[in-house]
Amino acid sequence: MPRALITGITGQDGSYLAELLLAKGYEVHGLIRRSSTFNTSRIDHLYQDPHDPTARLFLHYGDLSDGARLITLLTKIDPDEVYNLAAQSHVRVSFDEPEHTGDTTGIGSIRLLEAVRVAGVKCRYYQASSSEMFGATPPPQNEDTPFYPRSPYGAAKVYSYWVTRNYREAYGLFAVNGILFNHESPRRGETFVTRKVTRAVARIKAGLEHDLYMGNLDAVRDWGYAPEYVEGMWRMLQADEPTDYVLATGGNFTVRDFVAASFEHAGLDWEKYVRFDERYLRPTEVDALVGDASKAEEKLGWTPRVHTPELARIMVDADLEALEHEGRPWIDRPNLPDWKIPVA
Ligand code: NAP
Ligand code: G4F
Repeated sequence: MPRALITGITGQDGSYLAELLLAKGYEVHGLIRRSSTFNTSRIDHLYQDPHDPTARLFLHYGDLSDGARLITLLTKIDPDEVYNLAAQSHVRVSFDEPEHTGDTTGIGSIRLLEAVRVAGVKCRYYQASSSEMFGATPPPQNEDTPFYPRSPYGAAKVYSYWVTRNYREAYGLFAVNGILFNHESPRRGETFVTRKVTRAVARIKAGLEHDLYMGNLDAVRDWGYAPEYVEGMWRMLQADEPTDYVLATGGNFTVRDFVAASFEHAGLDWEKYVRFDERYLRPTEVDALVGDASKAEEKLGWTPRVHTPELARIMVDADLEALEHEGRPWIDRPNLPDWKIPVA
């Protein structure tokens, strides 16, 4: 039975990747952070009591800031594949917490690579690189496009990209960078723009909110569907040779397009609800990310099927459904601030 270790298993991508690998017959180990409240809601449906002899999902406490713990875990688990998905992944937040972002999103990767090397584990290694690394370089962007990061997050990802390549060249590690463009789903964190919009659409439709405050509506993104992107990650580690790949849909949509499509799907006119708030602007913006994934298509047979307009519909439907299933605890507590509201 192949064995995989996923850092960031509690995140959007980690949860879909864990599902995929379990379905393929893997034993899956996940790194989770200790927190004072449960942070495993995206993977609770996969969890099995470890006393059950058929259990194939195992969770371990750890953190990318703790190199000694990573060495201990690598030695104990001895995985065939390591997927490094953990990161402080929010670009706007990286301006508020630049040092922490550098420590986890950047240095965290070399701690993990070094743990693989020191533990002497013979595994294949995936690094979650990002289209944010291209930053100010205009689209279309592919594996040969120069990097010009525009945030502490983007700069930290560039560091991780290069140390991953360096461990490939220096130590012969089968290490690959997946340079993924934005990918979303109903499991997307609630403060990324797509989920913020689709969740607000559902709440406005239900009469729970009226205004949606947003930043730059002119930014262009290439939004794909997360379950398809984790399939691409897995394919990268099954290839004959280690190399780096872009995953993207090639779509070219503004934030405004996504907003309009989401409201329209719920039968609402977005211009009646969306307001501007400069707090959501970034000190430096990435104006346009549109990917060219022809290498992944040619070498891995990977092609995205869900494009941005359909993605908006999938996410709005899921948020409408989640509201129905959760009931409406807000009605009795109308003044509860947004961040305290239980969400799907
Ligand atoms: P996400 O939902 O924000 O998940 C991030 C994961 O990292 C969570 O499991 C989080 O744990 C964990 N984490 C954060 N800091 C950690 C630390 N110091 N030690 C250990 N774990 C830590 O992100 P995602 O959207 O799934 O993205 C997965 C990866 O792909 C990230 O590296 C992201 O930067 C990168 N990426 C994402 C996209 C995209 O569009 N989604 C595109 C390109 C690249 P908690 O649950 O405890 O917070
Ligand atoms: O959804 P976003 O926060 O994603 P962003 O910055 O593109 O980063 C995401 O994709 C990267 C891949 O390119 C990942 F590496 C990264 O981890 C993350 O998953 O913002 C998208 C766009 C930005 O231009 C932002 O300025 O939406 C704009 N925007 C406008 N109003 C907003 C808002 N973004 C957020 N989060 N909230 C707003 O109110």
